[in-house]
Amino acid sequence: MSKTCKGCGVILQNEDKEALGYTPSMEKEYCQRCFRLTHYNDVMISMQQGIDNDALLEKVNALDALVLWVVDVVDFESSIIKGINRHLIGKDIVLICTKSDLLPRDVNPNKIANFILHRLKVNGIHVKGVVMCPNLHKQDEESVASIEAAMDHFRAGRDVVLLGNANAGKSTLLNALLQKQALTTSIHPGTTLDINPILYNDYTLYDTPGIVNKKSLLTYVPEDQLKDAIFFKQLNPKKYQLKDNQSLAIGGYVRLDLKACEQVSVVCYFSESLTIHRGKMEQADELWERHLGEMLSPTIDSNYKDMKKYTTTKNIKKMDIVIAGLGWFCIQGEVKDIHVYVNKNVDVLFREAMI
Ligand SMILES: Nc1nc2c(ncn2[C@@H]2O[C@H](COP(=O)(O)OP(=O)(O)OP(=O)(O)O)[C@@H](O)[C@H]2O)c(=O)[nH]1
Ligand SMILES: [Mg+2]
Repeated sequence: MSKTCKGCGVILQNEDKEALGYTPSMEKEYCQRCFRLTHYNDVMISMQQGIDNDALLEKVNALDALVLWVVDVVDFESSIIKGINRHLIGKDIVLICTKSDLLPRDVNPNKIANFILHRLKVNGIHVKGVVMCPNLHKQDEESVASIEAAMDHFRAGRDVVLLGNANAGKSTLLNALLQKQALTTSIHPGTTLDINPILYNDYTLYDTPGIVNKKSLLTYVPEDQLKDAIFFKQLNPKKYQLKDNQSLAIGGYVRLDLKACEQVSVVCYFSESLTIHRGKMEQADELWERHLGEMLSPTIDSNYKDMKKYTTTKNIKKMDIVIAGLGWFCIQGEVKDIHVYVNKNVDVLFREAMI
């Protein structure tokens, strides 16, 4: 049987230095990529590693296991696995909500839990339970105890498999349970490469590679831009009061136009590293045409005319506009038309406000 890396699950090999799974010696337990990620953090990772979602779901389905579905609350909408109950026929699923420590300090955790239940209902998803777990990267004791209690309650003699989007915190969760840095984690999505079994008490925990969401902006962000696009610090939302036809730019990733608005408040929940430009709507076309990739950066588009335009009217009192993978705007007040421009592969979603 092939030997696999204990950090990321990839099959170890010592023939091709450039290929995944390379180790200088087959005696070693970790591949060189995991070793470098853990000790020097100098390996670039992106989502272009060819993880096949359907094959992964099939492998998970074949296990006799309780599914812990790990969902990053600050990237909630892209973490939704559409039709998860259909993919995992008859499986018991418990949703583990990670990274709530990244939400602003004054946010009520009960409100977030209710929001999650509501979003699951809207998406027609059934889970056995929802467990809120902040600070798993700091091995938060309360979170670990809640996960163990959920596993004891729902496992019924079966194994446990983790499932979720890339970067949701699956390997971090397992390290917290194991109380050691056994599995490789990193701030970039795409760290775990294959199903990785770990013996735990008298059963097996399975770490898995992240599901790739083809509608998330992060899937298209080049490796060197990822650290600026991803949330890893507590959110520090920026608030704007907009009076007339105005336009906001989030770096060169998103353009938001608010037409015929009166005293509208727009709160921007994006990575602090992204610069927000505010300007007049009538000048926005010219600005985006001339300055995309320069003043308006970072970007994944070379021509703003290739970007997709979403249009909506505000019909919810407090509405979020979510840019899959990147963050969201929360809009309150009177506004007639809203236009959002993003890369054509990326989803934009309108929902009742989370916060
Ligand atoms: N603030 C915060 N960060 C977390 C939490 N859980 C995980 N992280 C961070 O999220 C990043 C991704 O964690 P991983 O455990 O590598 O995520 P993963 O789901 O295994 O990712 P893939 O292997 O790429 O599928 C790391 O930088 C973790 O430190 C949490 O509860 N709070
Ligand atoms: Mg992982």
